Amino acid sequence: MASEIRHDWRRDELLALFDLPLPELLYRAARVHREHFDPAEVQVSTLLSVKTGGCPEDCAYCPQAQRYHTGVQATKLMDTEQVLEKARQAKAAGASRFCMGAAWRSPRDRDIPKVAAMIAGVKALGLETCATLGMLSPDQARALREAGLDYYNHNLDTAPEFYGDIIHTREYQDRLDTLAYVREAGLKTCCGGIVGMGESREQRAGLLQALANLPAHPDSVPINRLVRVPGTPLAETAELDPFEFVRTIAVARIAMPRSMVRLSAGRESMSDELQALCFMAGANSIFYGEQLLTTPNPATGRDQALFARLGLRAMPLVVCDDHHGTGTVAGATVHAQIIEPASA
Ligand code: SAM
Ligand code: DTB
Ligand code: SF4
Repeated sequence: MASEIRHDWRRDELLALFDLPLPELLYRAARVHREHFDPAEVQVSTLLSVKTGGCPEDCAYCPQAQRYHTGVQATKLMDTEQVLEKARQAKAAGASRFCMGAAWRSPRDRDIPKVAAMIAGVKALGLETCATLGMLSPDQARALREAGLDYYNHNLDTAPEFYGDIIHTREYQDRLDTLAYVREAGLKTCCGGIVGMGESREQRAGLLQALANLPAHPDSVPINRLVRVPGTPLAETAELDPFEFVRTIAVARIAMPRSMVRLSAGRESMSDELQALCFMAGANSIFYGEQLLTTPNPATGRDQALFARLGLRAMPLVVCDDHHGTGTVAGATVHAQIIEPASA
């Protein structure tokens, strides 16, 4: 029987999943994964930092916060043509979604037309578009949607009760508000968090509980493993047990059965075997390309070799209009990423 789409997960239920013997947890997650996806398909997104560093916020993990001395050079917003060149390269390398990130607390209204031009240009290349620009107003969310934006990334980052240990310059509620404006504007949501910041297992379950109990499950759920950047307050945090990371992926898959669960930051320092376990636990999306925003990601050749060794393939981008994640490729029904039909 298909697993229910629930928005009423209790913390103790999620913790009970975390507590299962790993083989049992992997089995349950793999079963849920197969109800909605082909487990051999992985959605592939490429990131570009279109405005780097100099951020006024104090997120304790972030190399782009102005107040920490991390060696990241602040830049102005990139030119549209430079962004489009990077997007063409990402498409040629096999990405289907292009995500543009800016180190802003929130965009100024006068930044929106510039970002809108980037979005329209990337969309015209036949890529899905995603942006992560900080907090948005309802009008800004609508303007981005009108420019052709498919997804907006805005993370909850951690459990509500651990959040105040990590960020002091904006509230959890601010994040929930931006996510509501994003949904109301008709954008798809990309929303996840970071593990390995010194949180407890209960708090990892709390992050997943907060994500799964949003009014709609995020379409994409990036699970980042902290990249410990020298100069940030979290630089010396102890490394999370890799199996605990796998458990987090598995519980995310079970709690949000139809979402793309993305193996996100932190892959560079993961072995191929750990990544394989994550795919078996239900991860079905990655960031692809040699750089995340400011930190390294695995070389494309390494990822291509890993996909070949594991028998994985990039998820095809299917234009369909049923909004249920199915479409047709060469006569076969496939589960796929959903983009608007060309005529919409
Ligand atoms: N400034 C915007 C914001 O915070 O919403 C957009 C960019 S911000 C860098 C996007 C996300 O990157 C953060 O929410 C966080 O989850 C992730 N991130 C940043 N630094 C990270 C790190 N060192 N390790 C893992 N994830 C990180
Ligand atoms: C997300 O959840 N992870 C990405 C993306 N959304 C924007 C960012 C990871 C950033 C890692 C640190 C860096 O490269 O600066
Ligand atoms: Fe700024 Fe975003 Fe980094 Fe926080 S995560 S310091 S808001 S760039």
